[in-house]
Amino acid sequence: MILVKLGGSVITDKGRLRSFRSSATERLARELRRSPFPLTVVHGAGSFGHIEARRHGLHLGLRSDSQLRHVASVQRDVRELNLKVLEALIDSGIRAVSVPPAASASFKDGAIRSFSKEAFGRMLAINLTPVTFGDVVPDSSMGFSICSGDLMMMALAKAFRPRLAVFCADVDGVFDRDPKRSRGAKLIPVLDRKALRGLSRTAARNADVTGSMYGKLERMLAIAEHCEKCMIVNGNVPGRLGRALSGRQVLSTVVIPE
Ligand code: IP8
Repeated sequence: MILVKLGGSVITDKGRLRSFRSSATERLARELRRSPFPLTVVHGAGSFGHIEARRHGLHLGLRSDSQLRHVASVQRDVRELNLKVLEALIDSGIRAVSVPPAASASFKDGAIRSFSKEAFGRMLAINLTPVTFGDVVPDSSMGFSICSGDLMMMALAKAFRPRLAVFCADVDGVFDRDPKRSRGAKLIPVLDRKALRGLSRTAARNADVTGSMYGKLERMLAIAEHCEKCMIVNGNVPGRLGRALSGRQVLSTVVIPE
């Protein structure tokens, strides 16, 4: 199985509330369609989740009753995004079915407390493509919390040990400096723990409600332990995801667990 995360910055415009990038998502769906192996797809929330979740402190858990209507509306918004992604996948010929995180996992302290692979396994067994996503979920200590798509990537990687996990980002991979701010930023083709320690933590300034870039990379290193190969590719460059899925060499960062 191949596990793919479609990042929120690729399928939405992260700066504009609830703006879906339909042509990018449709193209990625067509690239996914040509995968030589069964797929499980995870997608981020982008501007359908992060903007309102931050505005109402949903990542902090239940603090006041007034948050609850925003829990409801952000849940609705990420489902709206999920429907748009499903539509693009189905239109491309992928038999995609939605599995929201809370259908297979329970949560405590903003982390997954238990995970059952059954819903995903059953769908895969009959050649359907499960699709899950970043969501607002019930949490036994916080009331509710945010489940990042990355948490689902981790749980799915542990449960299914995929041959490949691909993170589709809006950059070519991991750089030694922020490539959107420094013109001389260099791509790191292979990222291990040592290389991560050498990276500046300034990326933390750009944290969204599910953590900084640095934290995300730490999670990717943990995910890489459960996959044959784990990589970050630029989902905005046509053909790159498709080539990575078919095992061809592409500009990327390969994440290795040592
Ligand atoms: O975009 C975040 O998921 P992510 C989910 O995968 C919400 O980190 C609701 C902000």
